[in-house]
Amino acid sequence: FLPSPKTVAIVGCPFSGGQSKLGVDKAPIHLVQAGLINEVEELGWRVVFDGHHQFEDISTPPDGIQVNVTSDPAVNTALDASIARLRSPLLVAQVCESVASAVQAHAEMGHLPVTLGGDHSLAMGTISGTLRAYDQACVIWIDAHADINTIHSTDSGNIHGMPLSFLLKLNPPAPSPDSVLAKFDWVSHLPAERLVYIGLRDVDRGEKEILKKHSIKAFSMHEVDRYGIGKVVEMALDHVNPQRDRPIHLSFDVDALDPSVAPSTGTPVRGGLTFREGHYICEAIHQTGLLVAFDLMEVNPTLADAESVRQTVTVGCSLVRSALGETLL
Ligand code: EXY
Ligand code: MN
Ligand code: MN
Ligand code: MN
Repeated sequence: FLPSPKTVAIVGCPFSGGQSKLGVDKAPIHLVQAGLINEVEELGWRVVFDGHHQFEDISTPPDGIQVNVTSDPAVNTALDASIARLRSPLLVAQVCESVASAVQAHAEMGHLPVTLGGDHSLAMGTISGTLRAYDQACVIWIDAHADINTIHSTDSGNIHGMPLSFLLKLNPPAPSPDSVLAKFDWVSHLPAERLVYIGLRDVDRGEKEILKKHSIKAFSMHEVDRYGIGKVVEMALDHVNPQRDRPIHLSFDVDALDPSVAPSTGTPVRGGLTFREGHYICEAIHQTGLLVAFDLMEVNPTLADAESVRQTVTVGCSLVRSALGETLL
Protein backbone atom coordinates (compact mmCIF):
# COMPACT_ATOMS: atom_id res chain seq x y z
CA PHE A 1 0.00 0.00 0.00
CA LEU A 2 3.00 2.32 0.10
CA PRO A 3 3.59 5.02 -2.50
CA SER A 4 5.64 3.69 -5.36
CA PRO A 5 7.34 4.70 -7.52
CA LYS A 6 8.76 7.41 -5.35
CA THR A 7 6.53 10.28 -6.45
CA VAL A 8 5.37 13.29 -4.48
CA ALA A 9 2.30 15.22 -5.60
CA ILE A 10 2.28 18.82 -4.44
CA VAL A 11 -1.32 19.87 -3.80
CA GLY A 12 -1.29 23.66 -3.48
CA CYS A 13 -4.41 24.89 -1.66
CA PRO A 14 -4.60 28.68 -1.51
CA PHE A 15 -7.60 28.77 0.82
CA SER A 16 -8.36 30.90 3.87
CA GLY A 17 -12.12 30.43 4.35
CA GLY A 18 -11.83 28.34 7.53
CA GLN A 19 -10.78 31.37 9.55
CA SER A 20 -10.89 35.15 9.36
CA LYS A 21 -7.35 36.38 8.65
CA LEU A 22 -6.38 37.09 5.09
CA GLY A 23 -3.06 35.85 3.76
CA VAL A 24 -2.92 32.18 4.75
CA ASP A 25 -4.02 31.47 1.16
CA LYS A 26 -0.72 32.97 -0.02
CA ALA A 27 1.38 30.26 1.65
CA PRO A 28 1.47 27.65 -1.13
CA ILE A 29 2.72 30.23 -3.63
CA HIS A 30 5.44 31.37 -1.20
CA LEU A 31 6.51 27.82 -0.37
CA VAL A 32 6.82 26.87 -4.03
CA GLN A 33 8.59 30.13 -4.89
CA ALA A 34 11.04 29.44 -2.07
CA GLY A 35 12.18 26.39 -4.06
CA LEU A 36 10.32 23.56 -2.35
CA ILE A 37 9.80 21.50 -5.50
CA ASN A 38 13.45 21.54 -6.42
CA GLU A 39 14.42 20.67 -2.84
CA VAL A 40 12.14 17.65 -2.86
CA GLU A 41 13.53 16.54 -6.22
CA GLU A 42 17.02 16.77 -4.79
CA LEU A 43 15.98 14.21 -2.17
CA GLY A 44 15.40 11.77 -5.03
CA TRP A 45 11.65 12.12 -5.49
CA ARG A 46 9.83 12.63 -8.74
CA VAL A 47 7.53 15.61 -8.16
CA VAL A 48 4.23 16.21 -9.90
CA PHE A 49 2.75 19.66 -9.47
CA ASP A 50 -0.19 20.63 -11.63
CA GLY A 51 -0.39 24.19 -10.34
CA HIS A 52 -2.13 25.56 -7.30
CA HIS A 53 -5.73 24.51 -7.04
CA GLN A 54 -8.11 27.22 -8.13
CA PHE A 55 -11.02 27.75 -5.82
CA GLU A 56 -12.30 30.96 -7.39
CA ASP A 57 -15.07 29.12 -9.19
CA ILE A 58 -16.26 27.80 -5.86
CA SER A 59 -15.50 30.74 -3.64
CA THR A 60 -17.66 33.50 -5.04
CA PRO A 61 -21.27 32.36 -4.89
CA PRO A 62 -21.43 30.17 -1.75
CA ASP A 63 -19.47 32.63 0.37
CA GLY A 64 -22.17 35.20 -0.12
CA ILE A 65 -25.06 32.88 0.67
CA GLN A 66 -26.85 33.80 3.86
CA VAL A 67 -27.99 30.67 5.60
CA ASN A 68 -31.71 31.03 6.18
CA VAL A 69 -32.11 29.48 9.59
CA THR A 70 -35.87 29.68 9.68
CA SER A 71 -36.71 28.21 6.28
CA ASP A 72 -37.71 24.83 7.67
CA PRO A 73 -40.02 25.06 10.66
CA ALA A 74 -39.48 21.40 11.51
CA VAL A 75 -35.78 21.70 12.21
CA ASN A 76 -34.37 22.05 15.66
CA THR A 77 -33.75 25.71 16.48
CA ALA A 78 -30.71 25.02 18.70
CA LEU A 79 -29.14 23.16 15.80
CA ASP A 80 -30.03 26.04 13.47
CA ALA A 81 -28.48 28.56 15.82
CA SER A 82 -25.24 26.55 15.95
CA ILE A 83 -25.12 26.20 12.19
CA ALA A 84 -25.76 29.92 11.77
CA ARG A 85 -22.63 30.71 13.78
CA LEU A 86 -20.32 28.81 11.41
CA ARG A 87 -18.12 30.92 9.16
CA SER A 88 -18.55 30.12 5.44
CA PRO A 89 -19.61 26.49 5.96
CA LEU A 90 -20.77 25.95 2.38
CA LEU A 91 -17.55 27.31 0.95
CA VAL A 92 -15.39 25.24 3.29
CA ALA A 93 -17.40 22.10 2.57
CA GLN A 94 -17.10 22.52 -1.20
CA VAL A 95 -13.42 23.40 -1.21
CA CYS A 96 -12.55 20.52 1.09
CA GLU A 97 -14.59 18.08 -1.00
CA SER A 98 -12.58 19.04 -4.07
CA VAL A 99 -9.33 18.71 -2.09
CA ALA A 100 -10.42 15.24 -0.99
CA SER A 101 -10.83 14.19 -4.61
CA ALA A 102 -7.43 15.62 -5.55
CA VAL A 103 -5.65 13.87 -2.69
CA GLN A 104 -7.51 10.62 -3.31
CA ALA A 105 -6.62 10.67 -7.01
CA HIS A 106 -2.93 11.19 -6.29
CA ALA A 107 -2.89 8.56 -3.54
CA GLU A 108 -4.54 6.03 -5.85
CA MET A 109 -1.83 6.68 -8.43
CA GLY A 110 0.73 5.76 -5.77
CA HIS A 111 1.79 9.36 -5.25
CA LEU A 112 2.49 10.79 -1.82
CA PRO A 113 0.33 13.93 -1.63
CA VAL A 114 1.95 16.90 0.11
CA THR A 115 -0.81 19.45 0.65
CA LEU A 116 0.24 23.04 1.19
CA GLY A 117 -2.44 25.09 2.99
CA GLY A 118 -4.16 27.25 3.46
CA ASP A 119 -5.92 26.96 6.77
CA HIS A 120 -6.35 23.72 8.69
CA SER A 121 -10.02 23.23 7.73
CA LEU A 122 -8.47 21.76 4.55
CA ALA A 123 -7.48 18.66 6.52
CA MET A 124 -11.09 17.52 6.34
CA GLY A 125 -10.41 17.15 2.64
CA THR A 126 -6.88 15.80 2.76
CA ILE A 127 -7.60 13.17 5.41
CA SER A 128 -10.82 12.12 3.68
CA GLY A 129 -8.81 11.67 0.49
CA THR A 130 -6.23 9.57 2.32
CA LEU A 131 -8.91 7.40 3.96
CA ARG A 132 -10.61 6.76 0.62
CA ALA A 133 -7.34 5.38 -0.72
CA TYR A 134 -6.12 3.73 2.51
CA ASP A 135 -9.06 2.81 4.74
CA GLN A 136 -6.77 1.70 7.58
CA ALA A 137 -4.79 4.94 7.71
CA CYS A 138 -4.07 6.68 10.99
CA VAL A 139 -3.56 10.40 11.62
CA ILE A 140 -0.81 12.15 13.56
CA TRP A 141 -1.91 15.74 14.17
CA ILE A 142 0.78 18.24 15.14
CA ASP A 143 -0.73 21.46 16.46
CA ALA A 144 -0.96 23.94 19.33
CA HIS A 145 -4.73 23.47 19.00
CA ALA A 146 -7.02 20.45 19.06
CA ASP A 147 -9.15 21.57 16.06
CA ILE A 148 -11.97 19.36 17.32
CA ASN A 149 -14.71 21.85 18.24
CA THR A 150 -18.16 20.69 17.22
CA ILE A 151 -20.80 23.00 15.77
CA HIS A 152 -22.13 23.30 19.33
CA SER A 153 -18.83 23.80 21.19
CA THR A 154 -17.17 26.31 18.84
CA ASP A 155 -16.93 29.86 20.18
CA SER A 156 -15.37 31.39 17.08
CA GLY A 157 -17.35 29.61 14.37
CA ASN A 158 -14.04 29.23 12.51
CA ILE A 159 -14.03 25.84 10.83
CA HIS A 160 -10.22 25.56 10.99
CA GLY A 161 -10.86 24.91 14.71
CA MET A 162 -13.28 22.08 13.83
CA PRO A 163 -12.03 19.68 11.10
CA LEU A 164 -11.57 16.72 13.44
CA SER A 165 -15.14 16.93 14.74
CA PHE A 166 -16.31 16.30 11.18
CA LEU A 167 -13.75 13.54 10.54
CA LEU A 168 -14.65 11.79 13.79
CA LYS A 169 -18.37 12.30 13.05
CA LEU A 170 -18.98 14.10 16.34
CA ASN A 171 -21.52 16.54 14.90
CA PRO A 172 -25.26 15.81 14.82
CA PRO A 173 -26.58 14.22 11.64
CA ALA A 174 -28.00 16.61 9.06
CA PRO A 175 -31.71 17.10 9.83
CA SER A 176 -32.56 17.27 6.12
CA PRO A 177 -30.76 16.87 2.81
CA ASP A 178 -30.80 20.64 2.22
CA SER A 179 -29.32 21.45 5.63
CA VAL A 180 -25.87 23.05 5.64
CA LEU A 181 -24.70 20.07 7.69
CA ALA A 182 -25.53 17.71 4.84
CA LYS A 183 -22.81 19.43 2.81
CA PHE A 184 -20.29 17.67 5.10
CA ASP A 185 -21.75 14.19 4.67
CA TRP A 186 -19.01 13.28 2.16
CA VAL A 187 -16.32 13.58 4.88
CA SER A 188 -14.70 10.21 5.60
CA HIS A 189 -14.92 8.70 9.06
CA LEU A 190 -11.72 8.53 11.09
CA PRO A 191 -12.14 6.29 14.16
CA ALA A 192 -11.06 8.16 17.32
CA GLU A 193 -8.45 5.52 18.20
CA ARG A 194 -6.64 6.23 14.93
CA LEU A 195 -5.94 9.86 15.86
CA VAL A 196 -3.10 11.13 18.04
CA TYR A 197 -1.96 14.68 18.78
CA ILE A 198 1.44 16.14 19.58
CA GLY A 199 2.11 19.73 20.66
CA LEU A 200 -1.21 20.84 22.16
CA ARG A 201 -1.23 23.84 24.50
CA ASP A 202 -4.33 25.88 23.64
CA VAL A 203 -7.34 23.60 23.97
CA ASP A 204 -10.82 25.02 24.59
CA ARG A 205 -12.82 23.77 27.58
CA GLY A 206 -15.38 22.08 25.34
CA GLU A 207 -12.57 20.42 23.39
CA LYS A 208 -11.06 19.04 26.61
CA GLU A 209 -14.41 17.38 27.33
CA ILE A 210 -14.52 15.93 23.82
CA LEU A 211 -10.98 14.51 24.15
CA LYS A 212 -11.90 12.88 27.46
CA LYS A 213 -15.27 11.59 26.34
CA HIS A 214 -13.81 9.86 23.29
CA SER A 215 -10.52 8.80 24.96
CA ILE A 216 -8.52 10.57 22.28
CA LYS A 217 -4.79 10.27 22.81
CA ALA A 218 -2.94 13.58 23.04
CA PHE A 219 0.62 14.49 23.91
CA SER A 220 0.57 18.12 24.96
CA MET A 221 3.66 20.25 25.45
CA HIS A 222 3.60 19.00 29.06
CA GLU A 223 4.32 15.47 27.85
CA VAL A 224 6.95 16.75 25.40
CA ASP A 225 8.70 18.45 28.36
CA ARG A 226 8.31 15.42 30.57
CA TYR A 227 9.34 12.58 28.26
CA GLY A 228 11.24 14.28 25.47
CA ILE A 229 10.17 14.29 21.84
CA GLY A 230 11.79 10.91 21.01
CA LYS A 231 9.71 9.05 23.58
CA VAL A 232 6.57 11.03 22.73
CA VAL A 233 6.74 10.08 19.04
CA GLU A 234 7.29 6.44 19.98
CA MET A 235 4.30 6.50 22.35
CA ALA A 236 2.18 8.26 19.74
CA LEU A 237 3.03 5.56 17.18
CA ASP A 238 2.37 2.81 19.74
CA HIS A 239 -1.11 4.24 20.18
CA VAL A 240 -2.25 4.73 16.57
CA ASN A 241 -0.02 2.19 14.93
CA PRO A 242 0.83 -0.58 17.41
CA GLN A 243 1.82 -3.10 14.73
CA ARG A 244 3.52 -0.44 12.58
CA ASP A 245 1.40 -1.59 9.65
CA ARG A 246 -1.02 1.31 9.16
CA PRO A 247 -0.45 4.02 6.56
CA ILE A 248 0.25 7.35 8.27
CA HIS A 249 -1.22 10.75 7.39
CA LEU A 250 0.84 13.48 9.08
CA SER A 251 -1.03 16.78 9.42
CA PHE A 252 1.36 19.52 10.54
CA ASP A 253 0.01 22.90 11.65
CA VAL A 254 3.00 25.24 11.69
CA ASP A 255 1.61 26.88 14.85
CA ALA A 256 2.68 23.74 16.73
CA LEU A 257 6.14 25.25 16.54
CA ASP A 258 7.04 27.96 19.01
CA PRO A 259 6.28 31.46 17.66
CA SER A 260 10.02 32.21 17.93
CA VAL A 261 10.53 29.48 15.30
CA ALA A 262 7.45 30.06 13.12
CA PRO A 263 6.12 33.56 13.79
CA SER A 264 4.04 34.05 10.63
CA THR A 265 0.86 32.19 11.50
CA GLY A 266 -2.65 33.28 12.39
CA THR A 267 -3.04 31.85 15.90
CA PRO A 268 0.43 31.70 17.50
CA VAL A 269 0.70 30.29 21.03
CA ARG A 270 3.86 30.57 23.11
CA GLY A 271 5.51 27.52 24.63
CA GLY A 272 5.62 25.45 21.45
CA LEU A 273 7.84 22.87 19.80
CA THR A 274 11.44 23.84 19.16
CA PHE A 275 12.89 23.81 15.67
CA ARG A 276 14.47 20.42 16.32
CA GLU A 277 11.40 18.90 18.00
CA GLY A 278 9.28 19.78 14.95
CA HIS A 279 11.82 18.35 12.56
CA TYR A 280 12.38 15.27 14.72
CA ILE A 281 8.69 14.39 14.42
CA CYS A 282 8.90 14.56 10.63
CA GLU A 283 12.16 12.59 10.50
CA ALA A 284 10.84 9.87 12.80
CA ILE A 285 7.60 9.47 10.85
CA HIS A 286 9.60 9.27 7.61
CA GLN A 287 11.72 6.52 9.17
CA THR A 288 8.64 4.36 9.78
CA GLY A 289 8.35 3.98 6.01
CA LEU A 290 4.57 4.33 6.47
CA LEU A 291 4.00 7.97 5.55
CA VAL A 292 1.39 8.24 2.77
CA ALA A 293 0.32 11.89 3.03
CA PHE A 294 1.61 15.11 4.56
CA ASP A 295 -0.12 18.44 5.20
CA LEU A 296 1.64 21.70 5.94
CA MET A 297 -0.95 24.17 7.19
CA GLU A 298 -1.44 27.69 8.58
CA VAL A 299 1.70 29.42 7.27
CA ASN A 300 0.57 33.03 6.76
CA PRO A 301 3.17 34.96 4.77
CA THR A 302 1.33 38.24 5.25
CA LEU A 303 1.67 38.28 9.04
CA ALA A 304 4.69 39.79 10.79
CA ASP A 305 7.78 41.40 9.27
CA ALA A 306 9.66 40.26 6.18
CA GLU A 307 12.32 38.40 8.15
CA SER A 308 9.68 36.50 10.16
CA VAL A 309 7.94 35.55 6.93
CA ARG A 310 11.18 34.32 5.40
CA GLN A 311 11.93 32.33 8.55
CA THR A 312 8.47 30.72 8.63
CA VAL A 313 8.44 29.83 4.93
CA THR A 314 11.96 28.40 5.25
CA VAL A 315 10.99 26.26 8.24
CA GLY A 316 7.90 25.07 6.37
CA CYS A 317 10.07 23.87 3.49
CA SER A 318 12.47 22.11 5.82
CA LEU A 319 9.64 20.30 7.65
CA VAL A 320 8.48 18.95 4.30
CA ARG A 321 12.03 17.85 3.45
CA SER A 322 12.40 16.08 6.79
CA ALA A 323 9.12 14.22 6.27
CA LEU A 324 10.40 13.17 2.84
CA GLY A 325 13.66 11.76 4.05
CA GLU A 326 16.20 14.52 4.48
CA THR A 327 18.72 13.41 7.08
CA LEU A 328 21.27 15.38 9.07
CA LEU A 329 24.14 13.07 8.16
N1 EXY B 1 -9.98 26.65 19.40
C1 EXY B 1 -10.07 27.93 18.73
C2 EXY B 1 -11.28 27.94 17.80
O1 EXY B 1 -11.95 26.93 17.69
O2 EXY B 1 -11.54 28.98 17.21
C3 EXY B 1 -8.82 28.25 17.98
C4 EXY B 1 -8.56 27.34 16.82
C5 EXY B 1 -7.28 27.69 16.07
C6 EXY B 1 -7.06 26.62 15.07
C7 EXY B 1 -5.72 26.70 14.51
C8 EXY B 1 -5.40 26.24 13.23
O3 EXY B 1 -5.08 25.42 14.38
MN1 MN C 1 -2.96 17.58 -8.46
MN1 MN D 1 -4.63 23.44 13.27
MN1 MN E 1 -3.18 25.46 15.30
